[in-house]
Amino acid sequence: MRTVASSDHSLHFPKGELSGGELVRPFECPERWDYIAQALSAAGYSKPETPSALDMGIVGKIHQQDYLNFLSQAWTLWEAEGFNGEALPTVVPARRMQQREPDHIDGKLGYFAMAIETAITKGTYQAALSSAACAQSAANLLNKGQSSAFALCRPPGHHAGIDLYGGYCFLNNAAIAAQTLLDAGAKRIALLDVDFHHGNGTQDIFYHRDDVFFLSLHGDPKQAFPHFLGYQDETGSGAGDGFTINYPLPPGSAYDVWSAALTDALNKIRAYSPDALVISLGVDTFERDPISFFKLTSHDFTRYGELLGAMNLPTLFVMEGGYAVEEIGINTCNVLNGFQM
Ligand code: Q9C
Ligand code: ZN
Repeated sequence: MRTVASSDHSLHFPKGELSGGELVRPFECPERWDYIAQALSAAGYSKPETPSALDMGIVGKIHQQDYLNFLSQAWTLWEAEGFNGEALPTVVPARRMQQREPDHIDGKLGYFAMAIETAITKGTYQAALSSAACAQSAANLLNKGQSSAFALCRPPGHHAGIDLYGGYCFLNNAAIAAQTLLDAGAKRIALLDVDFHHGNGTQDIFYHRDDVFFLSLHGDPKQAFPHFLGYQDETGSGAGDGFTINYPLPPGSAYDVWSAALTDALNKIRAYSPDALVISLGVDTFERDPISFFKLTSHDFTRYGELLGAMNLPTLFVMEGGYAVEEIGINTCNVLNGFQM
């Protein structure tokens, strides 16, 4: 399996994440990328390829232009105010307030945020663009006939909505990859999100569409981030009615419970008969993940990789979360290895 990665990921390295009322060192840190790259190399995967320039026309089918303008300008506007820290929102357009983009950066940050733990810094936008480029270039490997590919995306993407950032995400890499497959002629894409957290951004983007069938297995939003999306009764709308499926699962869920949901999801994907499968691959379902509550073992990642491989579909893996940093490489590789068994 060919892999795509960009060293630009290291341009995004905020010092702080708002967690438990403190600014802590972010869980989503540059070493995550290093551990995955190292494990891929140790497992005999060929050297990751550098992505081609991102096609912004395709990005414009996923994200709104006002949001892209905001991301591109946020750090400059923040610096111009003379602020000393990293850019974090402090005020959001809550119920019954105006949904209108303000001029001041403090207002813009809150207007486009879906969560406020995630800092924007000088290199954030470039890192996000290159991360999306990895997903797009990996999608283009499928377009050129490869049966599978892995995009080592960092920062991750699945919490980024049409015009929303947060949860460590800025551009929705998996959605951009799915659109890249569609624009090359695919008619139906299944997008399966196995990150511990609900893929609220991906659901938001495709909620009204029937050309991307979105399924997500995740911690029950009553107990887990992002808390405000990912319930079972969200099933799509309009043309997209029936093309969103959520599997919220309880705290402590181990492989028996988790894989039963996966098997149901895979059966529904088979019935949809997609041209390709995109996997939002978060390995924060791991038993020792510091911010999550599922109980998958390292071996379980191999087991479900095999189930994904048995689908016999062109498959694109897009890296999302996973915060047990020392084990993130092994767990990610185990999925890819299982897939190829
Ligand atoms: N105390 C991804 O996995 N904060 N994002 C959770 C838990 C945000 C996760 C707080 C978690 C975002 C891509
Ligand atoms: Zn996650």
